Amino acid sequence: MSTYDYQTIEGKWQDSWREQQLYSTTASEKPKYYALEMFPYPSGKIHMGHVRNYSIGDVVARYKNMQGHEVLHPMGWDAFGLPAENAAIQNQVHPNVWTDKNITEMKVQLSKLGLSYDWNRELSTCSPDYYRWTQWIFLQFYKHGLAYKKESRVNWCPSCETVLANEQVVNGQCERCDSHVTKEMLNQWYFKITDYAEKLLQDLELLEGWPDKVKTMQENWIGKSTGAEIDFPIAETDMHLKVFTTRPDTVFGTTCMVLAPEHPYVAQMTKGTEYEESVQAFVHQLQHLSDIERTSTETEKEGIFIGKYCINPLNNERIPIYIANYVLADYGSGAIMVVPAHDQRDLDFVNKYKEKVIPVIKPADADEPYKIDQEAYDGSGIMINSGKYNGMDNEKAFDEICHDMEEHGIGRRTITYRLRDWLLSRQRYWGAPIPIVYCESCGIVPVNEEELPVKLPVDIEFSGKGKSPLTTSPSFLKTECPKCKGAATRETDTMDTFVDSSWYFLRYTDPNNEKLPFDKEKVSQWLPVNQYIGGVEHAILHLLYSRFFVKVMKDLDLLDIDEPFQNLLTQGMVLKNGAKMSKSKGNVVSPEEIISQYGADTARLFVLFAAPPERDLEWSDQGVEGCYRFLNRVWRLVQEVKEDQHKEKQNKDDISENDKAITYKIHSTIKKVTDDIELRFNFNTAISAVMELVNELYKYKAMDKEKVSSRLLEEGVETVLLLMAPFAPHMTEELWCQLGNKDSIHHHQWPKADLSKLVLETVEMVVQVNGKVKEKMIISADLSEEEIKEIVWSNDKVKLSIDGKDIKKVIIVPGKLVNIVAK
Ligand code: ANZ
Ligand code: ZN
Repeated sequence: MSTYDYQTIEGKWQDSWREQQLYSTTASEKPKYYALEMFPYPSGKIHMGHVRNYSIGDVVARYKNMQGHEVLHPMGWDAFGLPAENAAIQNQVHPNVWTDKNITEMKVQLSKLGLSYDWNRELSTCSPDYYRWTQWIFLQFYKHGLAYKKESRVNWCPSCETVLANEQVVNGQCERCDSHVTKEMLNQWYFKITDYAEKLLQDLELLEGWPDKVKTMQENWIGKSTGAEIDFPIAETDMHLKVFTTRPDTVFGTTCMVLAPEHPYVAQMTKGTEYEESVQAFVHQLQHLSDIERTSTETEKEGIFIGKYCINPLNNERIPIYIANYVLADYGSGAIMVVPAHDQRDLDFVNKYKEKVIPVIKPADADEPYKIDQEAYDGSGIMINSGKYNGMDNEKAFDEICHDMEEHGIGRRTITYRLRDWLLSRQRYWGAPIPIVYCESCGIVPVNEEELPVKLPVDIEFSGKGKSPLTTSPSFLKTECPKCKGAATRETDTMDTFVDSSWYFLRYTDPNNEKLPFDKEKVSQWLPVNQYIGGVEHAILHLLYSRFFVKVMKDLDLLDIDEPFQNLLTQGMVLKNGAKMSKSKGNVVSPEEIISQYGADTARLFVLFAAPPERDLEWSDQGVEGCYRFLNRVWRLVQEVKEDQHKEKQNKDDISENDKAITYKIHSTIKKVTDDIELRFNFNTAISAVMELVNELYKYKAMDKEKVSSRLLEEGVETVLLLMAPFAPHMTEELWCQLGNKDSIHHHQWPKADLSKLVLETVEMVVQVNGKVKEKMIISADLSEEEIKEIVWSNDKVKLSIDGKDIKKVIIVPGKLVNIVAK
């Protein structure tokens, strides 16, 4: 008997599938299904996280294929980014060369896993055929006012003399040289994602197939706040200070004002005064703190008085103006009214600087006089110290105050979002160049669409110095103005790599289009992606940006969908000894080693069996061993059944209890595995159901010869192979072929459970149509309503009596009656 030689089998079938183009997607009439896993960054090596992600996706794709769908299951490379550039600086290899080499290596590793990708649709975001369209999309955004330039701060390392990405700043220090990182002002490009904040928030409701936690994260990121903006006159000037507040009902409790230190009025109001110097020193001191550090509840509230006063427009009180660390420049209007009695941050601040605390809302059951000491009161209650609003319920006062302010033009209801516009400029080489030129006479000019792509030059010095490496290439920098043909210079920033990945799933539908990024029709055929699978670390940015792109593209009539991803599965991490596998922890298990030691089918089976996809998975050598043993067990079972095939057939006429039991097991396993995959992605329980079936088949086979039906054994073994095909594609294909089948198991139809075979305990059900008894059926007692209906609809007598009629209603009384109302 042959042994399970996974190495030979896996290589052989991978070659064969490639030659047959078994997984290439064709234009068929079958229903479409788009299965997609987040494409990888080509670091050079796949890790267990990849193995898990892609094995999950492969099961979905193969299963849907066997269920009769035309499946689109593509793969590509998120190939721009910082590591390639660091490698260039360190090892003097061009990013292009480094990236290509990594892609080649990773592709070999991926193909060893036997994944059902249509490699004809492979794409790489760093190839000019791709980034040409990334640039084209940028231009469409620009032309529709959705890309604009604005001054903002970048991280700067004074000793490396270079701009740093946020991830290169570790605890305020340069990742390379540990120098203290400072901030520089640069003019940079933004996408106006804030124009779509409300739509991105509203449409989360459409995403029924997304995990709630991801939707909540997006909702918080968008951060909608409802409140009012109020204009406070600045005393002795004709200027106003605008604040945003979620609590206009507390305006009488304002005891001072606080501006963000970067607020443009600050310099203006202190210029030439005795406060100028101290204000500048304070601003300087805060410069290198991140927003998170500044606003953390751990951070001590600090500020200074700037010598000016505001007038509270509702009660004409004169109140001092401060600047402080806890107010951010780019949220709301960058200024707040400080209400210490009802906001803890404000109370902490005011207690330190000895300003007044005036409560304006009193809990219904509070003592008189109501006082606030160390703890702010943020609940609801009755208005006090608030002029004509006293005695009112604070929610009512909220409305009245807004109404009155609107009447007098001193404030208005407004909505603010935490979401910021998307800063897409990167002062880096290895990204898609922003297709803009600067002309002395015409200003900012977009590159003509016919001139795309603006290619990355190769005459570049990777010194790691300067604002952007592209500034060192004269051939790139100097160009001619598309408008006036005069001398012009190119934009030297490249785009954030999130831009590349915000539309790649569209390109897969039409990867070779040379006229457009994609054809609208093709996108309509395939999208939304039916199942998207990837890490939860992309829950916010990548998924939000992709949704934003699709919404803009719909408005620009480039496509016709509202959302890119219908269903989302975020897989858990792969852990070893309780910690995430990572180089720094030294607990990495290499996929290549596992594959060479046990084969890809075992590796796949293990990552699918050890935990449900959304949970974290703990690596276990015994677990891997166990999966390997199971595959060997299946192998042996099929060999034995195969050998028996040549012997005299056991054709029994009578059906024994044992036959009934194994038939039941076969069909209940089909049902269980199908439901587990289809409804819940519970691959682990699906696999254990097949394991049980294999056990039962061994037992059945071991019985006295005259008790065993070879036909049933064969049916059992075929069922095992079909159910296992998405999980262990190589071994099942090999055994399928050994059993004499000519076509690939992966194109065979998924088995369907015969519900009538699942009858153990039975009941008699009466089927009535419009009150008349049409049929009496003996069915299993534990069928669901859906399953009962399935049996009823396939009954000939029932069919006949409802033929041509509309079903108005179906009433099921479990265990007794099905009543159909048809007109
Ligand atoms: C007065 C007030 C009284 C406030 C009160 C709250 C409670 P969310 O919900 O996060 O939108 N705020 C406004 N702009 C700010 C900025 N740039 N930096 C820091 N804080 C800012 O919070 C809105 C509230 O946060 C606003 O309402 C304002 O404080 C503060 F009993 O105004 B509130
Ligand atoms: Zn010009």
